[in-house]
This record gives sequence, structure tokens and C-alpha cells, in this order.
Amino acid sequence: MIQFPKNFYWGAATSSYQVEGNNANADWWPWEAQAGKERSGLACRHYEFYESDFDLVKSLNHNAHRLSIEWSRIEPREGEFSKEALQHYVNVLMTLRVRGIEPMVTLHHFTNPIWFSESGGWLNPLCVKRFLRYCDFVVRELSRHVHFWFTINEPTVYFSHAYLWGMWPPQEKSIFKMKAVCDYLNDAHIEAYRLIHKIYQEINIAPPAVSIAHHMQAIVGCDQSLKNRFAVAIRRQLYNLQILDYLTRHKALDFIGVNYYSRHLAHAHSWWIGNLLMETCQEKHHPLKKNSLGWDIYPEGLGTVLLDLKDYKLPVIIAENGICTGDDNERWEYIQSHLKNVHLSLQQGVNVTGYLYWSLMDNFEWAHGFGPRFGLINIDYNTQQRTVRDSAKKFAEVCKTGILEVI
Ligand code: IFM
Repeated sequence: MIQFPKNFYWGAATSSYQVEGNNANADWWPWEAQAGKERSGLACRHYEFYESDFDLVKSLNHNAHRLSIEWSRIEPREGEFSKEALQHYVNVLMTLRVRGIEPMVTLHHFTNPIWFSESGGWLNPLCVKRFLRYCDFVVRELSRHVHFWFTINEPTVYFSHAYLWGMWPPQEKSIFKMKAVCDYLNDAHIEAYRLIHKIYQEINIAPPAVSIAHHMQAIVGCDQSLKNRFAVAIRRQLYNLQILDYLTRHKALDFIGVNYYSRHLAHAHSWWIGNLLMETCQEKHHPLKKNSLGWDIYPEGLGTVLLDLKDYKLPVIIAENGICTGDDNERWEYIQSHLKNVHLSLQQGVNVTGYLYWSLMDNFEWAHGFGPRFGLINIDYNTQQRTVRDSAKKFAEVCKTGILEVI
């Protein structure tokens, strides 16, 4: 049996575009059609059903819930801010609060308003100013209901998928553009961090806790060769730590939000920089169970990643951790094995203060559509019926007691 600290945050995460439905003013909406992808359409209709969804959250003993605000609803056309959309999110937050659930709010989770993308997106020198204008509008109104903010979800995933690998809109494939977007996103976070703190000071409420949700992988060498050890060291710095070093140097993190799913098995066949930075092992000599998207399941990696964060001396919230699978037993195994590693890291002195499973419910998994099932709650997309999975019920016991009965 392992016991987690009192006051630990337990819950699950979602993002607006993936669950709300009908986000027709976001850049992904036309892109799905152009790129011939499955359409997000009505998704889980969470925009309408959030109250009953939060009843389920409550019944599952979650005391925290992460959600995101859809910028394209708030500002559907440049400079035109929707009071109605804002009020919707006030209602959402109040619905959580009356159920005793702490909201954790993301301001940017991969999607942008169409007008923003059409005018250059995150490559337009005005992007940071535009993002801040939206943040200002939202944070002033929502500040009374929110303590925890995530400015940007997984900046490294966003700029690499959208600007280097060409997999997401705007499908750029340029290392220079990616670098420019990386710099703008860092600036956007730092400026938003300062703005959020300034607003709380002006309104005279207790200071907020602001971070990014940073995607971290366990970076492991395929063998102990000098090349691979070197590859692991530079990738660990570049992919996992660099952004945190930069943001802490600018004093722009109150805690660290970590999204952890899998490992990255480095194998560089040559000393060429491209191989050192990117080549992964294609052999089958380290077989691990995989999720339905083919990602390795590697629970001990969460422990390693958390230990790497100890030196930052900041609280850590696991803002996402989860598995897509058709077998719900695997989901419970995944949760248990990852929680064991969270507990280990607590014993090693890492100040982990919360764990949010990804995701509360099955949802639109970006370019993969609705196939992957990450949810604690099953969604029947024909009827929109919600069914709580067994793994969710078992996790609910942990949320209630703070105790994991280990096998
Ligand atoms: O669904 C995504 C989420 O939007 C960001 N983090 C990873 C999840 C699973 O791919």
C-alpha cells in the first residue's frame, strides 16, 4: 500500500477543441477538411454537457480538473471579443467550484483562431501581442475563479508538429520557422506570466500559480555506446530541460506542469548532428507493451523525468499522463504503474503536488481522429452516452483515499 500526501490534487484533463464540439472558428476546423482528416465535428458536445460531465467528475472523487479556454470562441474575429463565450467559461468554472473541484486552466492548447492563423499565426511578429490581448480579456474576468494557469500546452510538441514535421496546421517544414515559433512561444509565456501576476495584484487577490504544460519523454539510449550516451545527454537537455532552464532564468514559472506518456529510444548511427539529435531505434531489441498509437509504455520513465525536475525546486503537477487502449485493464495497469513512480519520486524529494489523468473522456485525438481511446469515461459518439470505465472507478478510490493498494 502506498500513501500520497494530504491535499494532493487528483483529477483528469481535457482541452476545449478535443471535447467541446463545433469549434468552427479554430484553424484546425478547415484544416481537417483540407487535409482529409476525420472531422472533429460535435466531438463530445462537452460545451453543452459540461454540467452533467462535472457531476461525473465529482462522483469520481476528483478534486481538480484541467480544461482549456478556446481562443477562437473568445475572439472569433480579430479584436472582437465575445462576452457570451467568456460567460460560458465563467459558468464552467463556477460549476467546478460548487462541486469542490479546483479548476486548472490552459490558455492555449494547440488551436488558434482562423484569423490569427491566416495572418501568419505564430510567425507573425504581432503574435505575442495578439495572444496577450486575448489573455488580458480572459484572465481579468476569470481570475476570481482560477488559481492555476497553464499558459501554453506542450510548446515543444506544437512547434515541432506544426512547423518542423508538417503534421499539423500550418504544415510548415522548416527548422528556421520552428525556431522562430519556439522563440515567440517562449516570449508569449513570459509575457503572459507577468500579465497574469499583474492582474492578480491589481485586483488584490492572492498570487496565482502559472506554468506551461511541458511534454517530457524519458530519453533512453538504445545501448551504452559513447555515441548514444552523448545523444541522450544532448536530447535530454534540448527536448526536456532547455525550455525549463530558459523560463526559470526569466523567473516565469511558479510550478512545473509535466505531460508524460512514453519513452524516446535514442540510437545514433553516426556522429552527424541530425543522427545525434533525432535518430531513434528501429530494432525490436527493447520490446515494451505499447498503447494503441504504438507508443512504448514505460512507467519508470515518469520517475526519471520527475527526478530531473528536483533541482528546479518548484512544485510539480503532472498535468497529463494516460494511455489510449481498447483494453481498460491496461488503463488501470498504466495508472497504477505510473502512480508508483510518482510516489517514488516523492520519496526522493520531488515536490509533486498533483496528478491529472489524460483524459477525462475519450475525445478527438488531433490528426488521429476519434480512434484512440484515452478516456476514464467511454463516449459513444453515436448517442453521446457516457459510460464510466472500471479503471475510472478504481482511480476514484485513490482520489478519495490517497492510497494505492499495490499488487
Ligand atoms: O491529446 C493530447 C493532448 O492534446 C496533448 N497531450 C498529449 C495528448 C495525447 O496525445
